Amino acid sequence: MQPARFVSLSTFTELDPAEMVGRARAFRDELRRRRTVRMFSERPVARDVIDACLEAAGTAPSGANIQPWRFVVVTDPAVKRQIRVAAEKEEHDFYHHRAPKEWLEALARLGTDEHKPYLEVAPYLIAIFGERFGVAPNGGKITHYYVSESVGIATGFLIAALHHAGLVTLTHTPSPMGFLNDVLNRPSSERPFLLLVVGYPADDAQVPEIEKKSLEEIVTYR
Ligand code: IYR
Repeated sequence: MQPARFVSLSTFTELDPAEMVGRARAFRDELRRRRTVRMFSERPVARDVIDACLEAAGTAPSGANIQPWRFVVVTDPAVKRQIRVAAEKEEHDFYHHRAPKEWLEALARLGTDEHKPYLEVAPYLIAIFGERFGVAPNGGKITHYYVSESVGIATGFLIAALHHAGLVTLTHTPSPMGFLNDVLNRPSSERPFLLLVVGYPADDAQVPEIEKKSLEEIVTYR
């Protein structure tokens, strides 16, 4: 067992209260500008931007600091095509056979369907996997804690970082996602979490007219 070692918290910066509220509101306003986009441009994006956003995602807290995430960045058109074909097959089944009526009703306002052209158009697909367990050098399993919570938080950081960098994203959840292990050659210890589509919006991109809940609807103080 490794003993705990500590260093002083040198990265914390205290702000005065007025600056604090200003920054909190400015950050909120920036996140309010984020929209999930389904109409992408083919315009390329520098890999340095993507790398810095992935490093931002990698700062997320995780159970026992295990950092049980793996980001597979896809740019190869042939691989994107394979992903599109497999995702559209699952989604066709979902929209036409598997989805319960209420689910389809909830999705109707978003205008989604089984066609996923953006999986080939956007410059980057980032497949996010959670490492269900680790593998020790001797082949033994290492237990991982709170994998989906940790990967969910890292994904949130990533979406915020990409938005902050001036890009748009789509959190795509093809269901089931097991084909991502096959196409991307990932071991069965890794479970696909979601597929993030990343790039510039198409020039004429449109988004559904939807609203976020108010503070009163999402918060209870007591
Ligand atoms: N996985 C399907 C359906 C879908 C589900 C949710 I929850 C959405 O917010 C949007 C779509 C798809 O990606 O089309």
